[in-house]
Amino acid sequence: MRTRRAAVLAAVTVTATALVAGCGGSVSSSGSTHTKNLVLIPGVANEPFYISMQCGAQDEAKTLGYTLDTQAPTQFDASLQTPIVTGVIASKPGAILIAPTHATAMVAPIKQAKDAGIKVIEVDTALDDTSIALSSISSDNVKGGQLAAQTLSKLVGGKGSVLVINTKAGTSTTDQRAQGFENELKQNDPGMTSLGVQYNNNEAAQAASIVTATLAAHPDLAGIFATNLSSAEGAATGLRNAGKLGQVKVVGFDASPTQIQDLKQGTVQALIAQNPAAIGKDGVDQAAAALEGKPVTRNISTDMIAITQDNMASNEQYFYKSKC
Ligand code: T6T
Repeated sequence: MRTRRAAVLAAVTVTATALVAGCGGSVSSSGSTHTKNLVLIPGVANEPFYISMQCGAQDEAKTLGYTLDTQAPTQFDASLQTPIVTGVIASKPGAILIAPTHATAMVAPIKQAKDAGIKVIEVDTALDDTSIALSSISSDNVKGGQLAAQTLSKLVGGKGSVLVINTKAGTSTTDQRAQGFENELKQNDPGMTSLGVQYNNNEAAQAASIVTATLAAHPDLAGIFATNLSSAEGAATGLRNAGKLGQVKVVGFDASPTQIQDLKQGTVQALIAQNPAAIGKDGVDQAAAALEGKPVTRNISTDMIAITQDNMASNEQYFYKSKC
């Protein structure tokens, strides 16, 4: 496994070097970085949010004359993302664009990249330690949680008990969404009671089981806030299995093809769609600026929108892609 990864890495490095040499970029000798090579390290492979981000990043890299290689873990897990970062450091790209899978567990490997002279740009998620990345690009996730609470409140008529399904504790984005949601309920929705936050380990099947168990204990459940794609896809499955479709209202974050299908069918009532392609594009712009000695923006907030059946036809540009 190790040997295979090393071989793959070597192949990637050779290809990237050849490309850069071919387009006149600077390929440095052993000590310094390959300043025209960028590497994107998403939170997990084969997931429409990150695929859309990669599409945006790839297009922008091409426009600006950079190469962009993508290397992602098979699960959203710091123990799987760490060796990828370590391998990427050895290939000495000019910059990495990374979505850290944990706000503290990923500090050590990402700091190693910074110490090796590689520019670090955070895309989507971020580390608690703000001294490592030069720029962080994401949705305003606290605001997204507030928007979800306001949307769910309208759907349930401002009363009843609601459940929050989150992914993994330590994921900066989804923790902020849950926090924004809970604060908004406390401040502005006295008629709604939160049953609290439950974690699905970023597995849709676990989110479905959470819904089944919650319905057994709280048959009057009015609504669910699902903080990301796996939580929302799983919540829809859980409600389908329980025959509660439409009775329990769902607001989910993200807009994968399955989620869009669920919205069309009325299985979920609203989706807070992000703009992952813009996150990828802005990430490349910031990496290029850092490498070219131009000013870099420390925090960039990309747009989000609440999509319902009523406005989905005019917001197709927010639907996530399964391929570029
Ligand atoms: O919601 C996105 C992303 O913003 C979050 O940080 C992790 O989950 C997703 O990738 C969707 O699965």
